[in-house]
Amino acid sequence: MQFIDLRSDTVTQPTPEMREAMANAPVGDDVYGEDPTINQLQAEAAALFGKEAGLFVASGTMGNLCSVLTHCGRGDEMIIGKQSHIFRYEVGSAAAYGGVHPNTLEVRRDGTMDLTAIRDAIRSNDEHEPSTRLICLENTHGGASGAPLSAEYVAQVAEIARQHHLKLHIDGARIFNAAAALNTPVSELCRHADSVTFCLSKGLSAPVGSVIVGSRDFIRRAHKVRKSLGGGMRQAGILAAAGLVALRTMPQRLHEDHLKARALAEGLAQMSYLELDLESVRTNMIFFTLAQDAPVSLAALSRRLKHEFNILANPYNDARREFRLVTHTWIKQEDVETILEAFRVILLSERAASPAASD
Ligand code: TLP
Repeated sequence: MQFIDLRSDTVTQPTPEMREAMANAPVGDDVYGEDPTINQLQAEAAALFGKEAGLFVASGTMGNLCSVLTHCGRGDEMIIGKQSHIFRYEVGSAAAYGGVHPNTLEVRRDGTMDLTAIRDAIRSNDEHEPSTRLICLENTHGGASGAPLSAEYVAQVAEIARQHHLKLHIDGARIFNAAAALNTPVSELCRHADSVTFCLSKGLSAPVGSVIVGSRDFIRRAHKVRKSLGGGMRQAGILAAAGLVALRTMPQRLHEDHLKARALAEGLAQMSYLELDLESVRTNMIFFTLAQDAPVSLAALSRRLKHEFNILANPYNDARREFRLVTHTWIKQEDVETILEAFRVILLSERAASPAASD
């Protein structure tokens, strides 16, 4: 059965071109640095980001963890958004495996953290306090409706980091979405970052993998950390081959996903019981809340979308009655109207069935 899958852009399937590249990829033992396809991917990624070197890793989570563990020692502190993926959804791995202490700051609706709050969070040399080593940003920010962070903002944060001898890491799982939305190359968005992790397996549609980019020395050290995490993957050029196709061909089409998100959001914003801030829809994510008086629960909405309309969409935060929809290459322009019609039918029929509908 064909579903319209709006749960995430992680659900994207590899394209036929990716499958073909995988079948024909020259490979070698990457732990010895001998996989030509991985070497090519790492070199192309580094060049694209204006960095010296790259490192292929299994996932965005592994890329972030490797980066944090390379920058920080046990008991060190990283300044990080309370709504960031690293803090919320990476199983506390930096603390679990590296003893890295997160100092969390509120992320604003535009994905930024207040610059003064960042400055104030940096520890002094007081012997009671942990040592601040790292600031982490997320671009686009999934905890802020997929908001892209501008090159100017990143530069301001980097300047604070430089003044205090801290490192700057960017979780750029969707940095190419930010680049498309801001019409700014990733090299510009990441110019001042010491490390960046970006994902091949989200909007770029590769089946597996992320790449860390940074200085040659940083990547050399991250390579060792990756090995310690069990991330030495041998003939993984099979995977990197799809990543190369993703990197070369997919970033330039991401604006189409943003247009579909906008069209969807504009339709949803007109519906009763859905609260949606159109200004927050800047990339491929749409967040909305179900009004308190909505005649349908989050779970029922999700269930009916699936069973009656073959649409997959999950509640994002039950307590806030929040839903997230994510567009990607497998959502077609003509799906937008199908999705909107499904919402209309559910909200209207539920209203007709509920006692509140009679008044
Ligand atoms: N995000 C997934 C879920 O884990 C929530 C999604 O569907 O959005 N950084 C960011 C900003 C991410 O959104 C994600 C995945 C990751 C890192 C982790 O990437 P993977 O899943 O490859 O470990």
